[in-house]
Amino acid sequence: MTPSRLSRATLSGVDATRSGVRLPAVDPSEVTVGLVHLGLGAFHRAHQAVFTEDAAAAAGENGWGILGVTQRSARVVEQLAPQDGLYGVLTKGTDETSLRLVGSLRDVAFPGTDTARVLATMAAPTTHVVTLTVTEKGYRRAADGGPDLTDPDLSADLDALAADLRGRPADEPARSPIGLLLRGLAQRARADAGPLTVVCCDNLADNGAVLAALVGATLDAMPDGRRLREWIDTSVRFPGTMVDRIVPATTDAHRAEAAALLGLTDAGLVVGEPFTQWVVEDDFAGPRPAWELAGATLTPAVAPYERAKLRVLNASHSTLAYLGALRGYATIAQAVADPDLAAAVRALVDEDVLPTLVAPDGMELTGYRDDVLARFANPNTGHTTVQVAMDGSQKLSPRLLGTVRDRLAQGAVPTAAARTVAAWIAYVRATTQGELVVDGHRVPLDDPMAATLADATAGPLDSLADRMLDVRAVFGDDLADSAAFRSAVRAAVASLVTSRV
Ligand code: CS2
Repeated sequence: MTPSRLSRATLSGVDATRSGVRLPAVDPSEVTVGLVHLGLGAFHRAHQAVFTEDAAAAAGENGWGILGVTQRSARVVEQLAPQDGLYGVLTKGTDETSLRLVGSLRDVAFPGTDTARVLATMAAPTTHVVTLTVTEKGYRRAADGGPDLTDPDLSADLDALAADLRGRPADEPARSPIGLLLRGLAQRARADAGPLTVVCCDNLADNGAVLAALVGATLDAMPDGRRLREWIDTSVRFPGTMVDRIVPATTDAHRAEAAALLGLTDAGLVVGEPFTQWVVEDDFAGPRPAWELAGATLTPAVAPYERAKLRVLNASHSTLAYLGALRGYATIAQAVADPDLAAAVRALVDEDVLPTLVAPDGMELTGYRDDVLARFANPNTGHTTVQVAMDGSQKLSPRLLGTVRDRLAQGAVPTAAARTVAAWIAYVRATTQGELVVDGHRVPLDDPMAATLADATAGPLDSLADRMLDVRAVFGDDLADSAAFRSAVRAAVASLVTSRV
């Protein structure tokens, strides 16, 4: 018999003592929504939603339920709505596995059908915080950091926002996260519902400031944007954050494993490593969950943490993903077990990254590097090279090019960082030429700039590095025009495409 599905009704039948499954820390029937999350992917469910639940439980507050909003499709709503928002987090350590259920996700919505409800919730006086995990590409930023007005989804949203700003709110479904956010802010300002804090939880350098600048630049470009801009300046804060937990894509094997522990099926299951960290700039416009009671660090200075995490963890991750996939490894754990690849990552961190970092309070950076490599070696998450390799055109800048710029400014040639750039170039070339096979499957290039990148990789190998560096939307004019960087990348590409490491 197939087991029944997780829901509030079936939750009462879960025997926590016998199964070892941890029940929600909050009673879902008591919790009301106080936070809207845009980008209801696995990462949010395994990270901020867990912190928020634990914080609410520790503080004894029941007003921090989450309305989770999906991005492109209704699939996550279909997974979670029948489960009353309940789902499990399967934690896969090197030596042990555990399952906990989360009850803080109180409502789910898909903008394609539920935009009005999402906007109304963002404008409710009981809502105090909006969080975002919409991935690097979700922000639809142009090369200058402002809105990419050539993006059809964003421009449709800005038309709707323009109608909102003229006092005739549009009924259109929002198509981009930034459009949804701006329309929510407009509705909140109109409703005079009080201050709001918008917390960017994506892996962007200076993520809070970047989002604030994007919102401001978008309104500056709109004929009727001034009043909303002024309201935002006085009523909305955009704290920066550093978020960290390795969250692989959930597989059928994970779902079967969780169902065996729980005795119920869970279509919303997410998976994570045991490690989890959240550093949040303590700059809120109004109330917030007591995240510090759940282990988060609230600090006035988030930048050193964010920089260390992006430049050490994420840059190493990408390096392993590209080099690993090129060597045919399916997982990050396999890639880091290859001594050549581990050496490449150590060289990157030691030679180029560490000289650009200031250690955050209480953190020792070589120890941090070793801890990160040990986390990558966890064989049980099953985190794939191809998952980390996606969207390289968006990821390279926040995780690697800051290091490159800082090293050049120090008068050094960032040879090791150039090797990671070369690894990305080789990966882009192999995927766009249909030459990359991992685990018996041909891997396509998964990147919003795939067409431009495919054009740049087509052609003779000896000018491959130059054609790719001329993709200025990725490298910026400064790096595209840096002779030192260009020659380092040329040399690294030449050695990589001939030797394959
Ligand atoms: C990864 C990150 O997919 C990727 O690009 O580098 O998602 C990484 O797993 C997280 O940032 C870890 O916190």
